Amino acid sequence: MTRTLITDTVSRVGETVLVKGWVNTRRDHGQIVFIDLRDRTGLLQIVTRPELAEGLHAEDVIYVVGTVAKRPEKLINPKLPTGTVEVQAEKVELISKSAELPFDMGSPTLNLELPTLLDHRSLTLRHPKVQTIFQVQASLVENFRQAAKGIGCIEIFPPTISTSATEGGADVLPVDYFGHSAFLVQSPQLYKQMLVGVFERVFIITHVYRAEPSVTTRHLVESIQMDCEIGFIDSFSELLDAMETVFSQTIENTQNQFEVQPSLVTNKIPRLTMREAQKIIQDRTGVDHTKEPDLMPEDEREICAWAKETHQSDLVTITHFPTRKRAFYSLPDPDNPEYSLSYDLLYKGLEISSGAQRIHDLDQLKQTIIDRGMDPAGFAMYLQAFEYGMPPHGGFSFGLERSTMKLLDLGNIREASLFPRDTERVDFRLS
Ligand code: AMO
Repeated sequence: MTRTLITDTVSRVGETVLVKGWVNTRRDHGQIVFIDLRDRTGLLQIVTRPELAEGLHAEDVIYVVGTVAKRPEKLINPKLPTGTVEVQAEKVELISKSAELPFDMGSPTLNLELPTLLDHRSLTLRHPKVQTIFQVQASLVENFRQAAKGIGCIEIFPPTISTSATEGGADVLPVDYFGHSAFLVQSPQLYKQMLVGVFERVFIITHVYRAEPSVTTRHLVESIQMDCEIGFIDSFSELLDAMETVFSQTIENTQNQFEVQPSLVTNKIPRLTMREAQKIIQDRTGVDHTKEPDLMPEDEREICAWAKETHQSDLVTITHFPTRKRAFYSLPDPDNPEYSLSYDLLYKGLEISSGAQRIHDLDQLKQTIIDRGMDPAGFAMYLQAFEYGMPPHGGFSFGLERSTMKLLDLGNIREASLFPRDTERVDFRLS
């Protein structure tokens, strides 16, 4: 008999079917046992006798042959897509026995402390609520891919081992590369720019690595970035349009596919320079951060609150960060070089994307590398692209875990990473 997927049982009333999956929960009512069976499509109620269900408990893998029956009106479960039917089991076969669970996985909310959630990740990922996080994440990636293609980008797969640090700072993860020193990339930045010299417009979905020393709810050591880089731009605002369009489409198309609280995505995302944002924050809170070289986490939250109140928008774009605070490849504003043609997109109180127009003149780029105390020789392959003609270009990068976290209003970025890596954890706690 061929397998019937759980969601397909609703159209098979009266038929005998074979369903396969995991025991999600078991409830005993005297001579009747109810099993919620879980497969990749959802949950289904199995009704059986104690002798057929002997010893079965959560996470056992079973195959069930039985008849699909309509549930009586008062027993319909409106919360389940299969809530109008149940399968009356005739045969239950145990295929793989599960160990006793360390905690109850039957509650719809799975209220576990984060360390417990992560220490038992292979198991907790199976919970329907946790699965949804990664279904949403897969959809974000797919919709980003479509949106990036929509602005003419081709997907590229650059390496993640490099000899040059792209984002500056000390937070690179070293690799012993056959006796030579190398790094895991902090960003696909240099490669996406080199590939503008080939394809004009590219996009990338890739792992990046940062030895972030601080333990926060929004930083991972290994994370996934979704980047675009586009050439032959005519203006700075063209880059902002591209970033906002790609992200709005990604979020809107994803939230349309799931039952999530929809984000406020407007056609006109408010745009402020960093200094304008700091002034608004000062006016609202009385706290003066107007001399600070960057927005602080509380500033990001405050300016997002402003955007929501005054523009009904969960997104706000901040531009013109101080040149010295941004990575070397960012183009200083020709009208005021103290500030750069850079930008961040904030979403529900958190930076989820950043980018810039880039320096595309070889001499200026080399000089900037030297001025920042780095050696152009370390960027030889990158600089080669600029020796052979590079158009004006720029781009941006979204953090996938941060986007997932904010779309779903999760409290910690680790919940949006399958097996999060931070300073204290690689699968399990390091110490
Ligand atoms: P940036 O360093 O701002 O820019 O990174 C881009 C986006 O990636 C996400 N992100 C992180 N997510 C989780 N943990 C981390 N440690 C982490 N670091 C970054 C954030 C952030 O907005 N090359 C530039 C982009 C560009 O200019 O195109 C860059 O990497 O969501």
